[in-house]
Amino acid sequence: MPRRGVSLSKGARAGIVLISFAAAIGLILFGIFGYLRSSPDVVTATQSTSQPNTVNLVMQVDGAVGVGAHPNWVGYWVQDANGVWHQTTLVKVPVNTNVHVTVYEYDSGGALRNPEWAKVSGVSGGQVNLNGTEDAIVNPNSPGNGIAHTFVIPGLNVTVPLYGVNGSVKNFCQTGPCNLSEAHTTTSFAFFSGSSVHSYHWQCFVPCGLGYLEGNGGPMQSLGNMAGFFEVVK
Ligand SMILES: [Cu+2]
Repeated sequence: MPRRGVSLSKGARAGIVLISFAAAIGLILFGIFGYLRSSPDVVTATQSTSQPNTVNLVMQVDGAVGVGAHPNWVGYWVQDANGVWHQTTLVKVPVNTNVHVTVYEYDSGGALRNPEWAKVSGVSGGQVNLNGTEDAIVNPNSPGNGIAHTFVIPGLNVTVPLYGVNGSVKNFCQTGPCNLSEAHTTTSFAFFSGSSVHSYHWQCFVPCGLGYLEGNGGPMQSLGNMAGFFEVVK
């Protein structure tokens, strides 16, 4: 009669142990590299249906993004062509194109350390539209509000101060993604993407990394928060 059950040779057992060990190591490495690879989504600006040579980009700035490894950090969400919000600062735009940007700003603001940052530059017509009014300088000393963040692409000379909301209003957005029923300011402007295929670094120049050295650590230096890239592509 044949023996029931399985009896493995020493070699086979050692083999199984080795394979299990290798599989475990593989899983751990996969996890580590997956974490290192993970980077915010890239959102492609949406082709305008009404204006030639123009793309539209809709973004929001939240005092707390609400997701990811640091849900309490300040940062951006960007809307894709289907209206879906992505927590990111990585944007793709075509060359030689007008980029029409709308920013919904939900964070509170304050006085600027350098008044230069209140000045608008590098945008079509030299002005931004803030809550329906054309402005060349956004007043940082307005009581209760002030400037929350600045949208700056140094390589394209674009600077746009983003006016804050009053932090003590009832419908202040506590955590992102925020929606339009919550207190916000709306800033819209357009800039030209230029003729070069290039990856332009952009960032905020209001030291808003609260609790970090000079306010410039944490979210200030993190992709998806206060720093990102505009990829200008063919
Ligand atoms: Cu900021």
